[in-house]
Amino acid sequence: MGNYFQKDIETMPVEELKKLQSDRLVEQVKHVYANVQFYRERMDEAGIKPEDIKGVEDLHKLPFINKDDLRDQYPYGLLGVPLSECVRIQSTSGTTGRRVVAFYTQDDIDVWDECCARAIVAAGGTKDDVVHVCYGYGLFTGGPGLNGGSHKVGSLTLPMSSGNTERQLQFMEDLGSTILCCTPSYAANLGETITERGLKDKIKLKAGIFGAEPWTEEMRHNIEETLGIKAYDIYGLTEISGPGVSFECEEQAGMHIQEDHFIPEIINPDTGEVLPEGEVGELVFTCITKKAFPLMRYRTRDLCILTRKKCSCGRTHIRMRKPMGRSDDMMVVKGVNVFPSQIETVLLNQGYQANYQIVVDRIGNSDTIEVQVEKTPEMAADTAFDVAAAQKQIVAGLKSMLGIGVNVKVVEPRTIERSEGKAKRVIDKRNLYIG
Ligand code: DLL
Repeated sequence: MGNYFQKDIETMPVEELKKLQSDRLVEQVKHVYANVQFYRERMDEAGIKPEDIKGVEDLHKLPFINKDDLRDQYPYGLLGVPLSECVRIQSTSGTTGRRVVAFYTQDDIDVWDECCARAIVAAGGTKDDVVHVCYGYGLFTGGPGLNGGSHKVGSLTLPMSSGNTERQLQFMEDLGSTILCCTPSYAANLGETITERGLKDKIKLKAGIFGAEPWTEEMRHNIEETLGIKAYDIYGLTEISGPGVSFECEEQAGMHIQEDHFIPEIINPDTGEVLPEGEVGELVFTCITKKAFPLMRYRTRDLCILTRKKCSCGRTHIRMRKPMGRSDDMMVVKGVNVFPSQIETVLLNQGYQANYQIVVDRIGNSDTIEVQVEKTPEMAADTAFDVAAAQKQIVAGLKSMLGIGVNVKVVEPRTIERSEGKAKRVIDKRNLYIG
């Protein structure tokens, strides 16, 4: 049987859990209706009053909200409390148009820390562990989330942030890190370096908590073997708080969603119809405890399956499978969310036409992304056109838009295959999603 951070809540009988969710949902609906004009207007338009929501069985009556709504309400439109009660923001990467800025009260941070603490304890963490956090810190939720969770558990926390592999390995060895938290691709990267240098005997890692991007079972086996650890998946998104919305227990068979804080639903992405347990659809979350940025029926665009099948760890919280894809065109490259439209914006702003292709691959354990774009006929006719300078300029534009390095190739007109239907802008050779 499992290790728990909050056994009473994590193993609560499902009937009690539903009752807790219902009570919290009713309060949350009153909160958003009273404090967020956006929700008040949406509910009024749909003819729903707060008193119509009496429990989880009424959740389907509420309207959905999606990323476009977040963009329209940027930055303060969805705030559920006065700004003076907020103590933190976190944000996704991307331009203003795509960027999500999430606000937290101190209570919201406490809830988030608690969710991450549960994930660490489920991975075998205790106050005697040394938790090595090399998710990025700053606006990205990975570093701050696991950092907060580790503090709550009472573990010694190494706030390493990402990059600088030399320093990561040095600290890992000198301070005896036992739990590694980072993206699975970086874990694989570290594993490779450790093997190359014959350092495996010098490190004390026993577990890793990896997420923020899709990864396969093959990758899990590879990481477990090279690092000599048990590798646990963790899921989350900035909109809903960050990592720890769900996490794996020792069974490593799906991630338990923290249902006392987030109510999940699976819907048909085309019709919005709520699907029964076991069917593939888009994951939707309703936050029932967060006050500053309380998203209700938020469409994640992650495609997934839920199961309430009994788990041998004793947790009763519903499990989600690894996300199986996206119902939009977002890709996670080098741990960063990338939309093809962001790339298109940079190209069009620099005078190109929408004749481009994006090729994503994984070489060793690192993602690569290449953008091929055609010269316009005018550029092709201009004998002074400097391809190297043009490529450099696009690289700089993409770096500032996405925050990551992109290879760019400017090619002759009509070299990129034209499609007769939807343009196939992205070729993702990584095959990261399963099922
Ligand atoms: O990636 C939060 C996070 C940090 C999760 C650290 C886990 C660990 P965003 O940057 O907002 O937040 O990206 C959220 O990343 O909608 C999924 O598409 C994808 N994603 C997150 N975790 C996983 C995972 C963080 N374990 C988006 N498996 C989500 C597959 C994941 N995809």
